[in-house]
Amino acid sequence: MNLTEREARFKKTTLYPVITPGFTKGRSVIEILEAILSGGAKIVQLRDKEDPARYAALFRRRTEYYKALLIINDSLETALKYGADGVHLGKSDLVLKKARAAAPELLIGSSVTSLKEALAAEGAGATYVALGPIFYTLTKPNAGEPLGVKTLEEVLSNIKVPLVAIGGINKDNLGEVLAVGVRHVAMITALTEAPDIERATRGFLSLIQ
Ligand code: TZP
Ligand code: MG
Repeated sequence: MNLTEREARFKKTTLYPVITPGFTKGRSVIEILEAILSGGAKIVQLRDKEDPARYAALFRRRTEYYKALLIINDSLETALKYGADGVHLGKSDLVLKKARAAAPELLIGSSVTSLKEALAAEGAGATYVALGPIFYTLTKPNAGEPLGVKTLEEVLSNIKVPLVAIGGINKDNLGEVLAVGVRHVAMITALTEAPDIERATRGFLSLIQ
């Protein structure tokens, strides 16, 4: 797949599940992936801070089977080696520019916390930005203060690339996120710690449509 096809597929995605070992309520990463994919998610990010590669081959096989995009957090090397559709990086201009040069056909996501950072990431070659934390979250301890939906709306209306909202989003506040016009919604614990992950995935997908 080339970048144009991947971008087209990315635009059609809504719920953006991020799987992080450690936020599983005792279940295996594999079980969580399977539930999320059979629930209908069309994109998944593997975010494994200890070892970006250990589940990468498995994630590639299962996402391919379900025709879902696979994004690898932090490791361009892993994304390229396992044939992922993209890589999710921080906000450094240099890192983004290097990734864009080394991987011209990959989706490149950038984590940002403000409009200024979002515009810089876009300029450095990011194909989407993830803005957050929108709400309070314990999942990423150093994520900073919640930005709120006003900032979300401001960033959304000032950038060209797709915007993914992230951080503390759950069934109680999803409506506020959708109300400002966001279509791409990332979640970790609202999915991976749900009692029935497949059902939660289906539920969120139908709420976002
Ligand atoms: N980036 C900003 S907030 C966050 C990341 C990875 C954590 C999101 O996790 P949750 O459980 O959906 O709040
Ligand atoms: Mg990172």
